[in-house]
Amino acid sequence: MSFPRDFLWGAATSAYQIEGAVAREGRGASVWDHFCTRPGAVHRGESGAEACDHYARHADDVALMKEIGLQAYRFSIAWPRVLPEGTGAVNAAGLGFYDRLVDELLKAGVQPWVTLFHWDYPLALYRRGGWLNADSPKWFADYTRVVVEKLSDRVAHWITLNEPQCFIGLGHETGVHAPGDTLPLHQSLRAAHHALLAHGESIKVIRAHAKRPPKAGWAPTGDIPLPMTESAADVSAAREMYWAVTKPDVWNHAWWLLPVLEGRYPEEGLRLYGAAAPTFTAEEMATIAQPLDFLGLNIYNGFRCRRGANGRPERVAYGVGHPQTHNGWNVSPPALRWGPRFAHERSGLSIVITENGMAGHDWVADDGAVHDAHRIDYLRKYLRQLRWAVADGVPVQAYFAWSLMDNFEWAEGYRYRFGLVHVDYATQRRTLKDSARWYGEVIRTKGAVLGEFAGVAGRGMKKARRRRRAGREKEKDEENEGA
Ligand code: IFM
Repeated sequence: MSFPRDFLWGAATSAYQIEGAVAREGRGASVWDHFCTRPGAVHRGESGAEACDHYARHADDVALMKEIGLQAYRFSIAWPRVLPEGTGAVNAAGLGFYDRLVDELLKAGVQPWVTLFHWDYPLALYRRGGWLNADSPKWFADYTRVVVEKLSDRVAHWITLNEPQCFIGLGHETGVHAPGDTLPLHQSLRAAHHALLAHGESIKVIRAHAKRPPKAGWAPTGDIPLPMTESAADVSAAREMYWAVTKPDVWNHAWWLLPVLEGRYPEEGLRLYGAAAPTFTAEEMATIAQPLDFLGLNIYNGFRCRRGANGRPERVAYGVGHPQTHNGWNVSPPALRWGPRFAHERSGLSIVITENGMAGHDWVADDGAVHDAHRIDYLRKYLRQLRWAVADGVPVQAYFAWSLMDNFEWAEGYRYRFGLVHVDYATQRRTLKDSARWYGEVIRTKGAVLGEFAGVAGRGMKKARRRRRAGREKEKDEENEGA
């Protein structure tokens, strides 16, 4: 069981989380610049104003990608860097930055994957109603066109929206992310409808204006129901939960995926949301359901479930002491098996894991290295499960680790480190973590080391082989145990 020959290995970032330079060369303000000034909104009052200073250091960062051996890099474009007012005049310097970045990547042999929107919405457009404004899909389409016309002679892979559940759910429903609104459900769903339309309009623009044949998708997210056993009853229970809409909020898969994949909102959601559901036309639903080349999935977490005694799917809590990442997320590797499988079997689309990774308690050790053994273990376990999805018959094309480097983790500021590369924010010094070198080995061997690699790069192979022998049975158990 192995990954397809042409499988692509990459890492991902987003503009506001790494670029800094928020006031340089004509960039306009985003809702995140504004939100970060709100007292108590972000941990310790931090912001992305400097972040990883990637705007100035992008060439060095591309060199790090090359050193790791990345084949692809997924980054996002800051909409207000390109269009400071969100629409209208283009900021040539801002667009020029991405132009240079793409050239650097190609020179280094790293394939660029562009995300058009990763949450840094132009403040000027927010002041005109933001996602609630019926013009917002057109604004996004116009912005898409500017970027596509500039970069599509070299960029083939496009992702429209990153995690719509989050920028609507956290940004407009619970208010813990920018712009910090707590809208009633009917308004959140209206904003969500416009975001879905924006996705569809953007795909149309990509197809109409790309200079080379584009590959376009998007990148929703969500927790994955994990069947407790391989029994048909538990697997179907998990599948039902994956597609269910059970709460009056936007935290589910179906409300986002079914319009895009099938041109319809889920019946269950329409019933549950009732009068809060948006009005829509058949034409709008057709716009949303543009054909995609791949389905991006950002997957971190799963919860266990089974077919209950009453015949209904039920959650099964993790046991006391279940492993958690630094930010308290349950380590749940089978999410990378079942998430792609449930999404593919209904959509028929190829899957790209557009994000996966963990926050670790990482620091530079006495010897100058960052020994993030937990991240290696996490990635190895998740990637084995992804390989299992491939063995199950799911066409998985690519995997992007989140993240290339430690960065601004939104409302959590800088306290959680997701990077393969450690960033010392005081000096901007980068240090490749052990996981970066290990991931390089995964890439170099096309995943062959996943079942066998027993430690960080540089360990003696004999020792590794001894460990492997001893650990082989244990590994099998782990893979089967469901978490
Ligand atoms: O840092 C975020 C990213 O911006 C979106 N997906 C989840 C990551 C970790 O929280």
